[in-house]
Amino acid sequence: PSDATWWRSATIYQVYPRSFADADGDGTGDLAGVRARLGYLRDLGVDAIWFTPWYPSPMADGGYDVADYRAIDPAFGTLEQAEALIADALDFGIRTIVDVVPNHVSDAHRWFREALAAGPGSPERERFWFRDGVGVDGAEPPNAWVSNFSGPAWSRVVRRDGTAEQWYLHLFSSAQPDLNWGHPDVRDEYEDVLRFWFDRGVSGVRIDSAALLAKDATLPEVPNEPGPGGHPYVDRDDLQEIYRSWRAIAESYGPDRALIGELWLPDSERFARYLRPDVLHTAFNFDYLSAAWDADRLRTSIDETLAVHRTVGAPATWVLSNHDVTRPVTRFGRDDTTFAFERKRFGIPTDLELGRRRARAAALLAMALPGSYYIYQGEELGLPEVEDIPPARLQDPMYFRSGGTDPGRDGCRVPMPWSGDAPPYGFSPGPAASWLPQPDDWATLTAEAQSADPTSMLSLYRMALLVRRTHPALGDGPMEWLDAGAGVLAFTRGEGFACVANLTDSPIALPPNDQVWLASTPPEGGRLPADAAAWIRLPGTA
Ligand code: TEU
Repeated sequence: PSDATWWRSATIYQVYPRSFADADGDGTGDLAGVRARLGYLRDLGVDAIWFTPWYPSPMADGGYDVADYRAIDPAFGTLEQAEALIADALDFGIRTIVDVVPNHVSDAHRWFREALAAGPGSPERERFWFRDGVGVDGAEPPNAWVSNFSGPAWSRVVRRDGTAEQWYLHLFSSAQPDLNWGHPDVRDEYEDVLRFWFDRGVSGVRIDSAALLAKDATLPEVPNEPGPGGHPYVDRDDLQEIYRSWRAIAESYGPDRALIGELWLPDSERFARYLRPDVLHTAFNFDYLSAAWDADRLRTSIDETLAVHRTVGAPATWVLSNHDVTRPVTRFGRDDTTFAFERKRFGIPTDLELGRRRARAAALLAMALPGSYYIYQGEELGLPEVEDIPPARLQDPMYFRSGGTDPGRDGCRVPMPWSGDAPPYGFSPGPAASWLPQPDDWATLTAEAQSADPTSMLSLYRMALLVRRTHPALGDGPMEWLDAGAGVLAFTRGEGFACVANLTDSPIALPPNDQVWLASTPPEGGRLPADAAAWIRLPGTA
């Protein structure tokens, strides 16, 4: 693709700033830490960094509770540092994507504080969803909607003198009041925020919870009508117009500014509506992420994904992990086949060795497919989910709101191990403990240890991304399935390239060894072991 349509085939690396690298020693990652690791990201071979929210925030939901869109959280740095980082990254050939959270703001946001102060019936409250309760003294919430983090989606305002008054809607934690997208101030504000960051040179915006913003103002119980489009707060038609105006803003900066939607929509035709040429550029494909290690399931997912994207001319995306789901090495080490969407659970038996083999293979498979690829920090190191964080150290509201029955998402947000034999593994110069504790058995998983080992996960990712960047057939473009038998996924990309994945439980024959470019587990005697994938140079080509 041309540089202007880089997003059609990019590899995008998700940085969770709190856990990436800490330069100032307070135990929390920061922008100076990212800046110091730009060389690592260049050597890994990524095209862009997506920063999960870096704005001022009480961190009730790891920064997805934004208090101010036009600044940087002091724990991470300053706006000047962010501007310098955007420019420095570009010098390394790396673009920047910011995260915008339009469904809600923090309860510390100026608008929400003004709404509380102004009281019931005020114009300030119209930017949110304030309603009187029902029942005696309004003691019951306005309806029975449930928060994504479990528990009611409504919280009651309690005044300083202890009297309770209206309720407000929050589809996530009570510290994240939902905005009213029917209000013109809300639309204007976010359009201005987009311009603010595009003016600072960012190449894209990741749109959080993108299917949820528009609500049926009558707030009916769920669901109000059967079928797609009728849900009171998911995938409502108003969203198309909102994103069309965002698209126009992005286009006014040029075709290289991409809008990336986070849309958890199981219906692929509804999903595709957001990817029409005048709406979003791309959206995360969570179906592949939710697919278990099963050849038929993966092939169906790949075919449906590509077919639906073809109808609108948008490039597909491939995602194995992010800051919300169980780490792939752990997921793939389980029998559990519904691992990704399902809330996390404690105590599922896991075979990490098996998980690691499959995660390596799943990555090679995905990186060979047409479209863009997302890496969540630590995926390239094969970090497992950390499942034994002491409860007193857990931070995720999902854990608290579930009354401790859901372990939450902290286990995939543990700070990165860079070097050394013991915590903090180069994450932080100390003396403060890292905000989440790191396991004491990660010495072999550090970036330093893996750089020196050609068989490591990091080396596999580096080699694969190098081939992906330089081979003309990879990235966006056509693919063709080869008939390789039950349990085997094999396809070509252009003339010279094939990918084979073995999901059976025994080795399969491969073309002669010298044609294997890369393998997730080394072939033995010309055969590709079970739970492995390989990239193959086809005969007669360079
Ligand atoms: O997640 C959106 C979302 O729908 C989540 O509830 C998701 O289903 C869940 O985390 C999966 O375990 C986005 C962000 O990615 C997430 O980190 C935020 O907590 C959420 O929005 C609220 O902003």
